Amino acid sequence: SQPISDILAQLGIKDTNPAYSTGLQWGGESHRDTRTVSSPTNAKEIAKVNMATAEDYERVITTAQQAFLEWRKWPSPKRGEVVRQIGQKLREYKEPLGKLVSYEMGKILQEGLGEVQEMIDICDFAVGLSRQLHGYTMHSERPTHRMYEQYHPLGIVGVISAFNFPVAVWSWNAMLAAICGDVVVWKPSEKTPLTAVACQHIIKDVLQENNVPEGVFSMIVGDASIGSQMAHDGRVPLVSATGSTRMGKKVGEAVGARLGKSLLELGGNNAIILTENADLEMAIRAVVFGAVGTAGQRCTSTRRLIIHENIYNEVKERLLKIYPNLPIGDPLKDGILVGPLIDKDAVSAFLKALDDVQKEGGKLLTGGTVLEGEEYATGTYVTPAIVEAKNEYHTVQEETFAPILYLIKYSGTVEDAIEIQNGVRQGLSSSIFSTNLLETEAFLSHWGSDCGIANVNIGTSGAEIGGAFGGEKDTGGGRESGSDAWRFYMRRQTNTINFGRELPLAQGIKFDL
Ligand code: UN1
Repeated sequence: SQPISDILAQLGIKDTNPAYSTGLQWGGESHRDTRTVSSPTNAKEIAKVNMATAEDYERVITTAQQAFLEWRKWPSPKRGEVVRQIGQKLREYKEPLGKLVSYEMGKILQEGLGEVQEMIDICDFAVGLSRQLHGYTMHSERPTHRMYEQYHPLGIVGVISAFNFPVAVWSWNAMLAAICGDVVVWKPSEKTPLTAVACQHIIKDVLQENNVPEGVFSMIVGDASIGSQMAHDGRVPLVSATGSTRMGKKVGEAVGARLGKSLLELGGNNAIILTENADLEMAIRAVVFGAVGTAGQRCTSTRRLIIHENIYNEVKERLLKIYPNLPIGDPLKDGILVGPLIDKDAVSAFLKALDDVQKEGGKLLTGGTVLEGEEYATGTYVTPAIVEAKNEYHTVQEETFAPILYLIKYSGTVEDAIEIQNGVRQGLSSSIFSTNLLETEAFLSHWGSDCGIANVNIGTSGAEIGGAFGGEKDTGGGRESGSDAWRFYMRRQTNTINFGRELPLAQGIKFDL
C-alpha cells in the first residue's frame, strides 16, 4: 500500500505546518510553540504543527470579517457552485484524505473513507440547498399589504470540532454556512490538526479559480484558549461546537453571556433497546458496530444495551462469542475492525470507568485489557469491554469515550425499557430492535425516546447527512447537517410591504393626525 509519506505529500502536509490559513494565505510559520502530532496507530511522528497565538486569531478574524462583506453579496447558487467544486475535489482526494483520517485519528480505513464520503454528501446537499433558502409568505391583515420572511447571512461562524470526526463535522458546518453567505473560522481538535491542514490544501485551488474572497474558509490550530477567545468574541455571531458536555457548557455560557448563538453537539449515552420481538441477527451486528466501531469514540456510539429478560442470556452469549474474536490492530490494515484509542489519556479513562463500575457492582464479562506486544506497542489498543450493570450506576450515567458496552436487563413492557433509555442526562441517539409495530411506535411516540435521533431496527451510530443531527438535554440541543438545520446559520427577517396609498395600522389602531 501507499507509504504514508506519499499521502502526506499529496495532501500538502509538511514537516512543520503553519498555524493558520485564511484560504490561500498561511500564517504563523515561524512560531516556536509547535506541537508534534503522532499517530495513535504506531506512535510515530506524523508532522509538527505550529500553535496559533492571540495575534494570529485577531488576524484570522479580521480577514474573515472583510471576506464576509463581499461573500454575503454573492448570489447563493454562485456560492453553491464553489461548494460543488469542493465536493469534486473531495471525491478526487477521498482515498488519501480517508487514509490520513485513519492514520491521524485511528479509525479503520473503511470509516475514514466513510467520513470523507459524509463530506461529499453534505457538499451535494448544500449545493441543492443554495437554491432553496426559503422562508414563508403570509397574508397581511391590511389591504394592499404583503408579508414575507427572508433568511440573510449571519457573519462569522466559529467551528470547534472534535478529534473523532476530524473533518466531517467541519464540512457539515462549513458547507451549510458557506451557501448561507457566512464565513467560517475552524478550530480543529489539537489532537487531529493535520487532517484540517489537509482540507485547507484540498480546497485552495477551488478558492483561487473562483476568486473566493480570502477569509471565507479559515482554519486556526490552537489549544482551548483559541476556542475560548472565539466563544467570547462578539464578532462571531454563531459558534458551533462539538465535543464533551463539559466543554459545551463553557462555550454555551460564554456565547450566551454576549447573547450570541451557539450550536452545541455534545456527549451522548446512547442505548439500543432489544425487546422480545427483536430480530437478533440484525440487532447483534448493529450493536457490535455501534459499540466497537471507531473504538467506541463516536458521540453516537452504543453505550447501553437494554435487553428484555427473556432474551437476555441469549444476547449475552452471542456477544460473548463475538467480542473475544474482534480483529484489533492497525486500522489501515484490511480486515481490522477495531483500531486504537486516540491517546493514553483515553486508555486511562477506559480503565478507570471499568474499575469504577465494578466497584459499583458491575460485572465485567469480557475485554477491558490494554493489548501488549510489538503490534500494540503504543499502549493505545484495548479490548472492547462488556459489563453487566444497572442504569443508575454513576459510571453508566457518564459518557466514557471508549468501547464499553453496558448490558442492562429489563422486565415488563417497552415502556419500562424506554424509561431506562431516557434515564440519563444525555439525549443524542437511541434505537429499538423490534418487529412489533406497537413497540416501535411507542418508542417513537411523544412518550417514547427523548433523544434527537430515534431509530428502528438500525443502530445508534452512522446517521446519514440528510437528517438534522444533534440531541437534547446534556447533548446541547443543537442541530447540524441536513433537514432545515441551515436556518440556524442565518438571521431571519420579517418584511411587510405596503403597495397602496393608505397607511392602515395593524390591530385597527386609529392614529389620525
Ligand atoms: C460524532 O461522533 O461526533 O452518526 C458524529 C454518526 C456519524 C456522525 C457522528 N454520522 O455516527
